[in-house]
Amino acid sequence: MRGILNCFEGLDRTGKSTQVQLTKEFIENQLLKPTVVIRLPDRTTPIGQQINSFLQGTSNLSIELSHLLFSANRWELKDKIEKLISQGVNVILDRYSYSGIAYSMARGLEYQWCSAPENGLPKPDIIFYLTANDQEKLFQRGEFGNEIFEVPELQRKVKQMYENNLIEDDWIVINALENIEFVQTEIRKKITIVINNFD
Ligand code: T5A
Repeated sequence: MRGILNCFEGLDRTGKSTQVQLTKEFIENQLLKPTVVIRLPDRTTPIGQQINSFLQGTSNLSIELSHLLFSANRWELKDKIEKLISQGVNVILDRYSYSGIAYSMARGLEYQWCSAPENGLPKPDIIFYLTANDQEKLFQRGEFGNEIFEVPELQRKVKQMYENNLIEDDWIVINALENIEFVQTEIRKKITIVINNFD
């Protein structure tokens, strides 16, 4: 039986990494299924290191080139993701293709151009989207502003791109301004149903 592919998407500082970690612990300790977390961008590969220095503002890349590097960074992981799933391991992605498309569209690229390099990557079984009606509250969270995309004007555009172009009916939309425990409870309910359906 294969594992599920679960991804977390959303605006900066919405608590994705916090929830990814709690969800991994829940699936492993309560549902007793092996689970691996993959964070994107994966800053450990040579491409990921280029992305990291770009995000930190220590190197410059054109919008097009940075978009293609983010996508290439996902392609580097395609075989690993497929292998884990085929071995029955659940994979949780902390950001995925939708981040690539939403952020690059917010920076001015067209949807078709942004989505083309993502075609052929494994499709998630369940997508959680963390968002907030009052984005100002996210801007006040710890460390907001440390990286080049963490500026309010861009973040507002990213929200529009996700919500006007990418969200589909089967995405699970979560209010990131609720407390950590409340958000996790909502995620647990949904993920339990999806994993049980695969058994
Ligand atoms: N990007 C990424 C692209 O442009 N293209 C791409 O293809 C990809 C993959 C880096 C940047 O790259 C862009 C998007 C990003 O701008 P990242 O490393 O994932 O991507 O950066 P962030 O999304 O900013 O990740 P963060 O780690 O900063 O934020 P998270 O994971 O959303 O939030 P988290 O869990 O670290 O929590 C942030 C803070 O909020 C608190 C936490 O304790 C922490 O202090 N918090 C809460 N506080 C109150 N209530 C809650 N419910 C909270 N949950 C967490």
